[in-house]
Amino acid sequence: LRLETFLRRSIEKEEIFLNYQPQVEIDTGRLVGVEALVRWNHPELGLIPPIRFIPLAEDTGFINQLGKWVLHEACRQMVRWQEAGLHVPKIAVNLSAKQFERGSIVNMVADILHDTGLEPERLQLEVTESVIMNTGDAMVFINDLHSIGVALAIDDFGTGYSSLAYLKQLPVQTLKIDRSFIKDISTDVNDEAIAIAIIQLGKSMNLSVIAEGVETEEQAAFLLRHGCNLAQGYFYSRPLAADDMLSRWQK
Ligand code: G
Ligand code: G
Ligand code: NA
Ligand code: MN
Repeated sequence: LRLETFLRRSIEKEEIFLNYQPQVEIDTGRLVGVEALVRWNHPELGLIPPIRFIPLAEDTGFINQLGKWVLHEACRQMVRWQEAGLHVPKIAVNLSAKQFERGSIVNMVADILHDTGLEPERLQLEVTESVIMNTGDAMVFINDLHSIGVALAIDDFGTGYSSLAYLKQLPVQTLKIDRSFIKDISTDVNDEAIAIAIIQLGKSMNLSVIAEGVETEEQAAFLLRHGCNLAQGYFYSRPLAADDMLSRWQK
């Protein structure tokens, strides 16, 4: 209960901030985007991980305010980097199922894009398979978002149960291979088979495929060998503060 009370005030108290994890092209090392990851630093409790406060935010309805703040901040940051001379091609922002339940989120996204001036195609919204499959109107909202030019990615791909019939109808551009399959990619034949299957699926459906949780050079080499040239993970970079993005990537 105490945590809930603190969480409600976290935005106004400026305890919420974003980190950004680089997404790179494996063969060139070029920066292709970042994923925004929310952080909460409470003055007494310290840094509280999203796995603790996102579910709480979802249960209490605070996720709508939080999700809006995250989107706004992510888009604003893209413009700040641009002004500082760093071009980050795109930013991925996670959406929770609860953000779809309120009704269409397309107006909120359109307002934020208008307000910040970020081009719609430079914003990629990440939704998990379970969000798509379990949220009644997800299909409608995803189509609405697509119609205003925003890009969409399916997060944690392979861990849910998205039917391929659904996938075929969705205007998504990207599949993110869940990091659970990448972890033992060079030792576990099943994980290897799953990763290869997702890469092939993406190819045949003309989707880009990015691997999450890439921690070693071997994993990166495996992915490249099997036709996946996009990656995100500790091997390239941990999630960074906005200023550290500048010092790391600004030419
Ligand atoms: O670094 P990591 O601990 O950031 O993230 C843990 C989990 O929290 C991941 O599943 C990630 O998708 C989720 N997460 C991180 N940031 C956000 C956010 O802004 N919104 C939502 N809904 N989930 C997020
Ligand atoms: O569910 P989602 O894919 O959005 O979660 C991203 C989470 O994965 C974040 O908590 C992020 O910090 C974490 N993460 C990013 N790269 C790596 C990695 O290489 N290894 C591990 N173990 N976690 C990672
Ligand atoms: Na994500
Ligand atoms: Mn993921």
